[in-house]
Amino acid sequence: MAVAKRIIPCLDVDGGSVVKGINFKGLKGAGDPVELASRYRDQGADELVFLDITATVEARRIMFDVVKDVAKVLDIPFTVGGGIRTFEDARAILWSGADKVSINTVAVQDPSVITKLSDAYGAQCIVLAVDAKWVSNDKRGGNYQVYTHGGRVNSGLDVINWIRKGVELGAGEVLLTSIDRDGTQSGYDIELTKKVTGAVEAPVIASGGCGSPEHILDVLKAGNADAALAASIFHYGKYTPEEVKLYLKNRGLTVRA
Ligand code: 0VR
Repeated sequence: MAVAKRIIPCLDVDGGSVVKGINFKGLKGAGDPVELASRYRDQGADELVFLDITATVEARRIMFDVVKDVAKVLDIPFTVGGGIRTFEDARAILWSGADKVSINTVAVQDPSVITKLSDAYGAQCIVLAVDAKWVSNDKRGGNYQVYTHGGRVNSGLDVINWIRKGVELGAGEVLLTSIDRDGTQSGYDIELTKKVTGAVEAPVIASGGCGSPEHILDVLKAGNADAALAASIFHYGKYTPEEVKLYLKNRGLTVRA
């Protein structure tokens, strides 16, 4: 039996509220984290991701109280990221009720943190978040590069090389976000997803650009992603996770009931 594909709503949190922008910019309020988390739980979400998207740029730690309040209403796997700067920060998030931690900036700055966390808590709870953006170069064509600090800083790292390294170092899962597609509702970046799923064995969660169940079907089939993360379509009430899963099931994909 095929491993079930997962549908994961994402709460991007800024100052305690869920926000949504386009290409990581122009953030607008989209609701209360606890209310949205309960709603998505009731609507059949397989997991939930919570990202404190301004913690790293504001150089502050994640809001533990909000994480705890969300964790309390959930009975599905809960991934938390944003603002994790040290091993201790990650531990505190796990102790606040998260099942997995998602790390981006700290992993790029100090890749040994991936291994330390993985050794302590197991690879299954370490998610390597990679914010990818296509960078063109007249002479060489271009490549996808890794951005940190909520999409503000280009690390210069090649996405594929970095993900291979991150998985070798102990990340158990990859959360791959296309900055170019984020919030556009124009579809996931299938080429980018295909490159990444072809390069590593670890499960890949595709993110950025979802506008319809068709887009999800496409990234799970053509992109070979293990899970699809989406924000806009769920926050704005266009679809529920349940509706998406029924759509996928009717097209032959294995999803959880
Ligand atoms: P949709 O394209 O609306 O489904 O959004 C999916 C995903 O890109 C976002 O929920 C989100 O995780 C993007 N992330 C970050 C950010 C957005 C703004 C600023 C920073 C970040 O660091 O991940």
